[in-house]
Amino acid sequence: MRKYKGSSKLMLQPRSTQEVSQILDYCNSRCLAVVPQGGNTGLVGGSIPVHDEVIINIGSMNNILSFDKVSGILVCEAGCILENLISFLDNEGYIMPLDLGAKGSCQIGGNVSTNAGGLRLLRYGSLHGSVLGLEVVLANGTVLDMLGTLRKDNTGYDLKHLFIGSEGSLGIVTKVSILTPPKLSSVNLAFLACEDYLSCQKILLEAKRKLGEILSAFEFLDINAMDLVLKHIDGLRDPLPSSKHNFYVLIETTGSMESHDKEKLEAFLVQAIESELLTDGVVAQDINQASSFWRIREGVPEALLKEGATYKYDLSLPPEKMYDLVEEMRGRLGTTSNVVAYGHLGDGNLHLNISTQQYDDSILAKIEPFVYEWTSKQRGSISAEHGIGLMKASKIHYSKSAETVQVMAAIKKVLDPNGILNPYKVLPTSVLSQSGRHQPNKD
Ligand code: 2HG
Ligand code: ZN
Repeated sequence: MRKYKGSSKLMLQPRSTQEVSQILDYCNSRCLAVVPQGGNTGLVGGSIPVHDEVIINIGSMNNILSFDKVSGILVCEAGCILENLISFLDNEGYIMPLDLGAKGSCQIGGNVSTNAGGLRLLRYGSLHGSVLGLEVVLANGTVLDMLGTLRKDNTGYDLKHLFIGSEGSLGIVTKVSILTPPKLSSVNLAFLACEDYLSCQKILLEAKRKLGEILSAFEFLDINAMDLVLKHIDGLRDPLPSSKHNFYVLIETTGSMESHDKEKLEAFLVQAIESELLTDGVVAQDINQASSFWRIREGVPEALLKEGATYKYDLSLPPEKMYDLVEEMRGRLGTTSNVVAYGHLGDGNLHLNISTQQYDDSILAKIEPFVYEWTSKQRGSISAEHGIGLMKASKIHYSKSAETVQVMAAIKKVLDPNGILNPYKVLPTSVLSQSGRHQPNKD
């Protein structure tokens, strides 16, 4: 993001849970703060040292430990790169239940710790559903073995959920057990165009109704996002070159019978064209065309990075309200910046990005706190999938009540009384100091 820069002098690369445990035991007894790091692909500064925290990089713990071909349960170390797991499973006839643009470098431990969402959440749900077990090392070095491989286990509090999405602030994930879905033979991808946002919403409703169980992704990008991708990502062509469109929608179906899926997709598309919801569209004819369509959607963050500085917001909002915010933001900012909107429309997740030449406080003042207040008024979330990290630790109250944040701080205090794990992230420092926790390494 070119936005955060720490001054850590030390990075440790443990090769085993035992080594992670020894490091934490040592650091905890001396009140040395640490920042756990996976692929370092996060977008909210969650994996960067703020001051001189010791970086614990999990990348050397990258072994696949077991895979059960019947149940589809994979057990692996936290440092496995997502794309390597995807390739491993492909050979076994399975897929990962999550897929995201950063797959080439992000690691499963980081994915779990941030509860990463991505492109398949619509179909396979969040990691709170697919992760069956975890091994976690607590701040004092205690190893929590919760590495179950069971679909059902109702024995007491399900503690693993505390570590899914808590961004390394409560413990370091060292092993993951995850339920993977079978790879299905028929995958289709349609790249469609709509004239207005209302049509995108209607298409979503129709896709849910008509495609039903085979719908596996529903993504959207607006014309500004499309223009940026075509400008910056080499080798991409506009799949619908005859004219420009205000909105683009990607719909993926995944099923087990090609003829059945094609018939369903065709019926859906014919109806969408007849009811004038679509202005144009194309269905990928082969795997290469499908990956070039995905490249357009996945290329937007990369294109934004090449364009200049970006203010990034990752919001959960009622889909019918989502684009009102984008338009209001354009009204506020005028020509000073480019407001770009895309995201996981099927999950109600908007990626609102404001692209400028360089970071500028006068632009930021027009965006914040407006964007957070607007989201809060809709009872939306100020972090749909990227997490809170450093960027939004002081903003958590826009999405969580004071009482809820107090309980979070109390949990943090029990699990990490010296506050050594990923300080300054997730929770506001004011709440933690109220609860008697001190900030280590600050000087
Ligand atoms: C995506 O969906 C990622 O492409 C990144 O979550 C979103 O750059 C962003 O704002
Ligand atoms: Zn996303």
